[in-house]
Amino acid sequence: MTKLLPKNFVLGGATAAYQAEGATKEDGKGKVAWDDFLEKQGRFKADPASDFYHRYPEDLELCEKFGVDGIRISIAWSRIFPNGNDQEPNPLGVKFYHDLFKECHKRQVEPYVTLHHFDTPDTLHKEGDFLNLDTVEAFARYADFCFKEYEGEVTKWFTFNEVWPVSSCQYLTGTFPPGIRFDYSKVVQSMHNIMLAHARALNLFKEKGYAGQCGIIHSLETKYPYNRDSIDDQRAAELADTLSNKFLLDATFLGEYQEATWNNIQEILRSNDAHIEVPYEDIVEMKQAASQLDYLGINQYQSSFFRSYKGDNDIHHNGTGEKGTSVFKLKGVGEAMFDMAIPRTDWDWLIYPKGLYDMIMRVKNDYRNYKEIFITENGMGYKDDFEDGVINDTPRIEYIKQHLEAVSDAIRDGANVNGYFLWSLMDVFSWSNGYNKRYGLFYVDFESQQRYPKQSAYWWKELHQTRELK
Ligand code: BGP
Repeated sequence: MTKLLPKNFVLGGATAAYQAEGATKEDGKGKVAWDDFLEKQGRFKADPASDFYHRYPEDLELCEKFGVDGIRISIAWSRIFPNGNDQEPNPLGVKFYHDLFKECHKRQVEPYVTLHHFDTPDTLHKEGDFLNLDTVEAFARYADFCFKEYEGEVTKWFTFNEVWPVSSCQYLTGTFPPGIRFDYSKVVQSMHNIMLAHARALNLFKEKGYAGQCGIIHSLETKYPYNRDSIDDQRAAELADTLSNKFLLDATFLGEYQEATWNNIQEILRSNDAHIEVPYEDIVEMKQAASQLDYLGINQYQSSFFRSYKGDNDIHHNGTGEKGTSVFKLKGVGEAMFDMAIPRTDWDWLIYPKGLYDMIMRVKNDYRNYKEIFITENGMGYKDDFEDGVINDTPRIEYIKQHLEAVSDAIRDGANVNGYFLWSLMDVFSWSNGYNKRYGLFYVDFESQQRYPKQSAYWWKELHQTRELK
């Protein structure tokens, strides 16, 4: 039977400043850690990316034409405060976002705005990023500035995009700057400190009574035991879940870590000679924020299946699309399995829509004070073929359809999910994969910067009109 989406369900597209804007040195923008990191790697750079900085009117016109009624964008912190914590904001950076929001409203595309999407200003990054509590303070000041400056233009805010990926890619896999590997103290401390920064910003938002709503986005991949009947595999999945999901869900909705969560984290830290510090005052701030959160954004692309593993840390990041090259073995946690009877992308991401249903229902059932959920990212990385202006991306259409069906099931079963943002609106630059991993509804020829609707864009347009998942 054809599944349906509610009439007022937001069908949006997602982008992020550093991945879409380009113009990394224009109009007084400050450096971010990525600038030097990518230059040193020499594989690809974030300029001009999709040149959104200059071409956003074109992208918003496409949104209007193809039934994209919300756009996730992020503000580049270093366009507003080039060094993260300058006395005065950079007027050209501030103006850019005023112009962008104006254009969104002109095209009747609602902006959903994230304050931090992986791009801490370089000055703060060099001083320890979110391991340094000065960054927490600077973030709250920057957030407060944006809430005030764009009040009336933006009503949907998110503090952070994906706390686990930021922290783990910076300090566990080393794929994000500063490129440190297997430092569990830093991973977990960074996650906690970012949750503190989120809490501080959200509390300010509420205290000052700004118009609108504010939430946070987590990457929540559902973890399953590889062998359902194995107690050891079940434990591996539980530990992996605590590290990347439960620790953050507890911080978000409870403002503290439940005993089982804390014990699991301590076990993982002990196995890796690591530790974390959580002062009592942090919990006070986080609890206050937990009770005031308006919504949760869930990003999910894949689920993972964990097997018991007793060896050392060993990770290989598949950043090229060479299927079968991924390795993810965590000491004291478990091993993620990729070679399974489940379809996966060339980047070894397991396509498992049930994982999205299960995660939504888990939030609904385990955190009873949740109010609203948006699926803020989901989509399929694919090496699209461009043939005479036609991009036939049938596997992507199937992927989106199956995941929206999972969302539709969750709504049927009582979950309050009110929107879905496809990653990505148009093709953008991918942090650790560059430009051959495309996600967009609109194909971008990165040489000419021309946009072309893919088959998925036409499918989307029809979905927007009918709300039927066909
Ligand atoms: C999420 C990020 C996005 C985007 C997406 C796809 O984690 O929020 O910024 O990059 O993943 O990931 P990738 O580009 O690595 O394929």
